[in-house]
Amino acid sequence: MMIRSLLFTLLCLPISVVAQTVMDGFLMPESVVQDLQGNIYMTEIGQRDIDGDGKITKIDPQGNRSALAEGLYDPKGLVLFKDKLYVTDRDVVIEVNINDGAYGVFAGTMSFPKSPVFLNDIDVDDQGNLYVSDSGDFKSTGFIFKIKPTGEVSLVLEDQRDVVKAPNGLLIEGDKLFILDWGGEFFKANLKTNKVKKIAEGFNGGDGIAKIGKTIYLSSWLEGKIYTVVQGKVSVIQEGYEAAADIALSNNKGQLLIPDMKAGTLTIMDLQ
Ligand SMILES: [Ca+2]
Ligand SMILES: [Ca+2]
Repeated sequence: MMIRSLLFTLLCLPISVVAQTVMDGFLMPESVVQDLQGNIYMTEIGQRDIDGDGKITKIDPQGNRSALAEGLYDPKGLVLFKDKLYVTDRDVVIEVNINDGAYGVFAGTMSFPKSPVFLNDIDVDDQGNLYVSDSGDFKSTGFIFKIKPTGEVSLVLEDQRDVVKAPNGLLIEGDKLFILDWGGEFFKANLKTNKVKKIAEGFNGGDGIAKIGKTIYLSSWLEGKIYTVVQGKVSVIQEGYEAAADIALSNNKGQLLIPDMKAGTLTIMDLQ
């Protein structure tokens, strides 16, 4: 672990020197979240398109790992609301109790107004409404769904599908929805007016979004890079990942959590 950590730090020297921890040995980690007690929950796909080997791994503040929920298909995005995790798993959304790992389907395939193809990221607003991206064929057939706490599913920004083509990363803030498209464009949508504005572009294989104040962090799965976008200005802050997947902030917003799907690692990077 030390060697890998050192290697990553060296790779990043030309851009910035950052303190970070790298944990390895995960099977296709995709998305991560930390609770207020400091436990980290991460989805592991296992083998792609193989059912039953997907899981949610819990990493406690001492670094001990355990399986919170096993027997999933290809779990990807996850978000925490109260004491439940909501997890996209191909064409369903699963609800997992973080206290005992008990899980069940929260939104099944048949409850979606369009058949889900590749459910990817998920975020939650203050009221517990879930926003879920469907990256479709990763070119032009994506959708964004809203799932109310009752389980009712509806389409969001349906008339903007010629603009937002293959949504992956989502971040909800009031009635603003930030969207990172797999094709590389980064959007801010107003859910009241249904207007979509492009903020920046060039994030080929765009995956995760995190935000502190005016600083937005984006990951590119294909490029293995972490970017910041500050009032439209784009900078690369880290590179050298094999496949930087869906990023998240730590519970104190002092660190960025970065799963590398192909390397099978979780990097915990201090933010300066
Ligand atoms: Ca799998
Ligand atoms: Ca993703």
